[in-house]
Amino acid sequence: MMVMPHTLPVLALFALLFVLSNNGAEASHKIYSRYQNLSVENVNQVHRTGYHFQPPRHWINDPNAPMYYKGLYHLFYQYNPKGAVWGNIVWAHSVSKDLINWESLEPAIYPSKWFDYYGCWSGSATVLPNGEPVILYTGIVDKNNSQIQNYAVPANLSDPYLREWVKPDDNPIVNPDANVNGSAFRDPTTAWWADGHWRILIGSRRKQRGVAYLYRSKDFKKWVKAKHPLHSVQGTGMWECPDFFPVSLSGKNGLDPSVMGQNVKHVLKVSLDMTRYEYYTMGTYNKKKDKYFPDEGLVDGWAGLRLDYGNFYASKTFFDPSTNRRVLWGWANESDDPQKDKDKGWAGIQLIPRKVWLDPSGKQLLQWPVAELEKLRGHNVQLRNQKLNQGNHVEVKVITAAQADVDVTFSFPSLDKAEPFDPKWAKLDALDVCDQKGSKDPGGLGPFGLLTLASKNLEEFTPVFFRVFKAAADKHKVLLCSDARSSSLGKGLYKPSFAGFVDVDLTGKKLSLRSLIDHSVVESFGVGGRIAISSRVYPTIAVSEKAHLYVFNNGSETITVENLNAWSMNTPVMNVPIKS
Ligand code: DQQ
Repeated sequence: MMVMPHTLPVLALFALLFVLSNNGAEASHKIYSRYQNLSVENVNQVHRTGYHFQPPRHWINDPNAPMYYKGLYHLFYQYNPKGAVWGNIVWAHSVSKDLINWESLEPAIYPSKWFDYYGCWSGSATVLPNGEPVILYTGIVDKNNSQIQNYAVPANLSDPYLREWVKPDDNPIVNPDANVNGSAFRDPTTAWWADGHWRILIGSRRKQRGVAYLYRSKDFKKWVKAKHPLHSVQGTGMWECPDFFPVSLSGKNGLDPSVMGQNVKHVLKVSLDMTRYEYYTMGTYNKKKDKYFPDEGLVDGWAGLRLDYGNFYASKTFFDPSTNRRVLWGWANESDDPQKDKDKGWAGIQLIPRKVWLDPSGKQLLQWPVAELEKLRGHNVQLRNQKLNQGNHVEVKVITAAQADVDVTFSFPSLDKAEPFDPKWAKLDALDVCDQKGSKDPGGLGPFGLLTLASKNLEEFTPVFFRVFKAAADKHKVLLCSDARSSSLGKGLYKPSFAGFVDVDLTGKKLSLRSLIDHSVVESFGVGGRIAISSRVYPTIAVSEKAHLYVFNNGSETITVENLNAWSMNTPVMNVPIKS
């Protein structure tokens, strides 16, 4: 279950108490032992996604070791082969030619040796200069969740499917030393090469200080801990799934992890176990000192920049040499309770892979769903120059509104009617503002946007909308919300509103939004990918053909839908077992 940032101090205390009451061992996922081994025969299809990545049944979490090898994309992921809650974790394995249609293989890595007998947790792939991939992953060696790092290599390099992986007997390759918390020491990154050494990061914590330990190796086997971590931040708790990569200062191309130099900035992303949210900073990697320095002015903590302001965790990027781009994968957990996950027989999806690159301002990353997704677009509906006065909602008809891709540009004649930004909100998180000023509360410039997964009479709907505020000195603040509070009449669900402020130039008096709607997920990208928010929702009426899509405006300023394209989305091949 996701949590609200305003409950963070309380959570931090709970997290600490949990850790202390657990002999200091951290599991990171909630354990529901009574459901862990209940293998599922009949999967409930109602909220299953049509084009998001998911296996036919059971639990999934973190994307692991995405990579491109001999013409195929490989995605591994944390998977429970025996049930729909976390447990019995193996590395499931799928391959694709286009990142959208996926075929499944047998699990690649599963507990079998003393060094991973109690679990094969997250990790990454590095494709060595000779083209050979190596996987680094965390092995769990006892019931206290003691963690070490292992490597695995393909059994047969001429097999593009990389079906079989070998875990050599000289594992583990990294053991925690006496100064490291051995039950909070996991999720090795992809390696990068600098000055005669490979380097990796391993996520950890020292008391409540989040840490990215740095290890160096000449041969990928003998790894030595650097004197200082690459980076650490007090009060952020366990850093899971760190990701560290270069981005180009010019253009949208991605970079191989080992690229350094003048034209490059680095990004450090961490997943905070205490909040189950992630944040990132951009900055300078000083390879002499082997330290990372975030740019001045960036928040290095849980109020920092986010790859996604919604349900998105344990993300990982990889460099795709076939298209010269960096691609991001993130996991979206269910927002329902484990009993319901068990009943429906599955839990978790991977969000649509996104291309990531640096905004020309250098102040944030931009993201966009990979272009291959557009191959799934079917029937297209357009709206042009549609005026929306206050209180209007207009249906976007004749598409499969439960499985759609919508891209819309709104325009407005002026900024004059923007509501004042209450100075008290400056201390609040964007989602607190969204909580106070939802989609129904009439405003000035906004709220306007989309009502997704809506029932005909609007008993249920998930609004994704902008509200523009005027702050001091004529500066405007643009809020994007994805608000699940009205998404379902279902009882006992977690229905959070998610939101973020977008840094955008309003001179053109336009705001654009793209939403990928897929039965129980609404994945939205504001202003050309300056902000992303993903919500999981479970409508009871607005399902399948009973789902509708509307554009709406509840602000006093008239809004024009300048241009809207909506497509019914076809269903790709999704984890059908590969024919051998
Ligand atoms: N999930 C894995 C861990 C990681 C966590 C275990 C993040 O390796 O820290 O399934 O969701």
